Amino acid sequence: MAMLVVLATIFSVALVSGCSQDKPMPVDCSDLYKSGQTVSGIYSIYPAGDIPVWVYCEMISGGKAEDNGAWTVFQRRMDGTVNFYRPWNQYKRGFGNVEGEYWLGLENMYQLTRKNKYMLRVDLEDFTGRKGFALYSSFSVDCETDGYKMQVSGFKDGGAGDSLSGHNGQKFTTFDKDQDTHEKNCAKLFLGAFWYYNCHLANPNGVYLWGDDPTLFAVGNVWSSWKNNFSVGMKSISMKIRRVS
Ligand SMILES: [Ca+2]
Repeated sequence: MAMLVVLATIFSVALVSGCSQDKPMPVDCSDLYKSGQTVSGIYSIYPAGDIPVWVYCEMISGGKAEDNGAWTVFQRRMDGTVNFYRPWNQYKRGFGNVEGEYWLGLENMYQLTRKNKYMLRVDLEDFTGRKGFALYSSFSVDCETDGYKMQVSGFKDGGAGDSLSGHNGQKFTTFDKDQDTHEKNCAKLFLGAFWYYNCHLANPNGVYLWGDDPTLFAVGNVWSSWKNNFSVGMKSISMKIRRVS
């Protein structure tokens, strides 16, 4: 009798494990979209295959082909509630509030972009209500030992201009990890954290400025090709990737 119970237990475990293998974990918002999740919102994804990560998926449908579905948001500013002046470990792992402002984390971005090809979209809105975006046909982040170097190319204008191509091939810098090409630390100079060079054309993780402040140069959450200006802080910025193939 005891033997039968043991056999029955093993059998049921085998059935459960066979069942779960039929439902692979979603790597990103593209997987979720394909599985029928077409409503924008918060989902868990598995960039590295095993550990779940909460993320905001922007599931735009309709409109132009390049606007269609399944954007995995890795950076979002919208109301100044989260401090983005943070050390390396937090930029590596991610921080903030996935319902509002957050950073997904460099390691997650590396895990995502090492396995599949992605395009990048940056959406911007200023305090006058003007909106624009920039598209890049290719975007990836290298591993930590390569400084989480960012590769971006294939700019296409959506009214925001190109403030990112100049950052192509740069390593990531925080105030406590200087990997930029400036003699000083660009994160400290411009109060953010980014793929700085010497130093930047865009500072999406800079200080939330609440608008246009001509007395402050390049420390805000600015995108310099927006009115060719380093003093206009954005009301909202979001950076997101979508799988190409
Ligand atoms: Ca430096």
